[in-house]
Amino acid sequence: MFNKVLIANRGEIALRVIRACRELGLQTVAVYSEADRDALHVRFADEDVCIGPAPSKDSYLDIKRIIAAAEITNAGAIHPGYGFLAENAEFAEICESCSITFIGPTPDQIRKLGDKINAKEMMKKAGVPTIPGSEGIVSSFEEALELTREMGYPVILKAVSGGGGKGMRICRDDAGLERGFHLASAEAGNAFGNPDLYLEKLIIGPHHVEIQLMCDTHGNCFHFGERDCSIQRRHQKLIEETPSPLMTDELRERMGKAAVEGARMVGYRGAGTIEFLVDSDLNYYFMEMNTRIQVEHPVTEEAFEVDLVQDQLRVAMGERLNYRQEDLVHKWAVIECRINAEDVEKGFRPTPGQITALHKPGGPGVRVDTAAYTKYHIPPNYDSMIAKLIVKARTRKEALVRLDRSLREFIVEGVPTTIPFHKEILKNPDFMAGTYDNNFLDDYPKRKTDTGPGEKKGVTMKRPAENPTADATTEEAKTEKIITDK
Ligand code: MV4
Repeated sequence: MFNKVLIANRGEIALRVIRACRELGLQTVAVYSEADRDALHVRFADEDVCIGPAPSKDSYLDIKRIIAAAEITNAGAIHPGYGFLAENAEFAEICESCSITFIGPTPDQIRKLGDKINAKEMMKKAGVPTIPGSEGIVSSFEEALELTREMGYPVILKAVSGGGGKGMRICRDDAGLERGFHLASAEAGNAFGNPDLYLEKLIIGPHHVEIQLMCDTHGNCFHFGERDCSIQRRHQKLIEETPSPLMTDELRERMGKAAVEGARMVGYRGAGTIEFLVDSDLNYYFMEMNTRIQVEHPVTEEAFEVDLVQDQLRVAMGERLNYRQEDLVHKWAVIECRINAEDVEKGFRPTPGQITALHKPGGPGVRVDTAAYTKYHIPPNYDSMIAKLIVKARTRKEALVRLDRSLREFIVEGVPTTIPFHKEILKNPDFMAGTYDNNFLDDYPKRKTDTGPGEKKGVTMKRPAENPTADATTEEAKTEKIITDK
């Protein structure tokens, strides 16, 4: 049992965890890098320890320094947040061996679910639908070719250790497959130190729909509906919403049950998310499982009126989750916009610097998760996300209106942000109608408009859709890939 939690993270998620701890009467320890001396997580925690210089590898990713900070402050548990060490099985293992509770699943679960082929196999065994493709690694182009002969084009090659779309290639013919195999393998080797690939049938124009799960150590496992995260740019989520515009109650029920079944199979503990692809015929396929609390967890918290971070802490303390699945009702339509310090006009280039003025939106149905404040210096060393704007209303339509008025109230001066970009997305008829798919935005701002070449800004989408990967070597080639097979 523990009564003091070290938060091995920074920014808004560190604040989020500190808030949950405070409300549960738990003491908190912030760790910070030299770049984060003036950060709010340092100010709001009960104790704080500087763990090193600005680069993540010398601070937030340095296991030895974090364990040392936990030992000198006598913290009994570590919450990893998301990113950094959140899905590092070795870190979770070291915590355990030091008698520190890792707030998350077991090292074994992190390891097994982090291996994409293994995760897919386990889910398949649990009866969760998976995408047709190779059984495990494809070790040569010839093997990929043979499999594709049975399956038919288009196919997609994915890195076993993949993430962020690296080492992914769409292939439409034999020549493309040969090229794709070697390129993806080299890219994966470079990026992850593991060149292994697997092969799948390409799902055309899918939505990314993920199911939130929370499981305790007493055999209880609950699902909290879905989040639709299809609005992405180069594998970075920009907007997440619930309910998914393409979802039916019946499908939600089936996917929720499948996700719970999958998590139960592996004896899962804590917060987790199962990502699915859902195609236009409402077929769903397991993609991967995230073994952490995710950036977009507030979407679910607002929709269901729950506190997932408190639940994580409770589960880690060995408590029973006193929910009944039938009591978990979806009460609100919720939309989240990620506000990044980025210059959209310059290819979304990060824009660190000082925030000279900040006004956060408020009023009914508005939540802002941020660690930014007026005069705050955004360090150049970390992620460019500076805030999450989360709005809720009774219907999607009302949530969109609320989002629009909240974005108008949101003032950030000193650095460019993605706020104007979100305002543009709100003008897109397909987004407003909820009929978008995963091609949305992938080549923004290259093809800005459907309304004519004179138009400067309008956000458009490419349809019909299929290019899920920013995979080719040039922008032109990327646009080429969009051409449909539908
Ligand atoms: C896919 C796919 C289509 N077919 N796999 C892989 C990484 C993950 N983050 C997204 N991935 C995809 N895998 C097959 N077999 C399309 C995507 C995809 C995507 C899917 C839904 C919504 C947005 C997307 C953006 C990029 C890629």
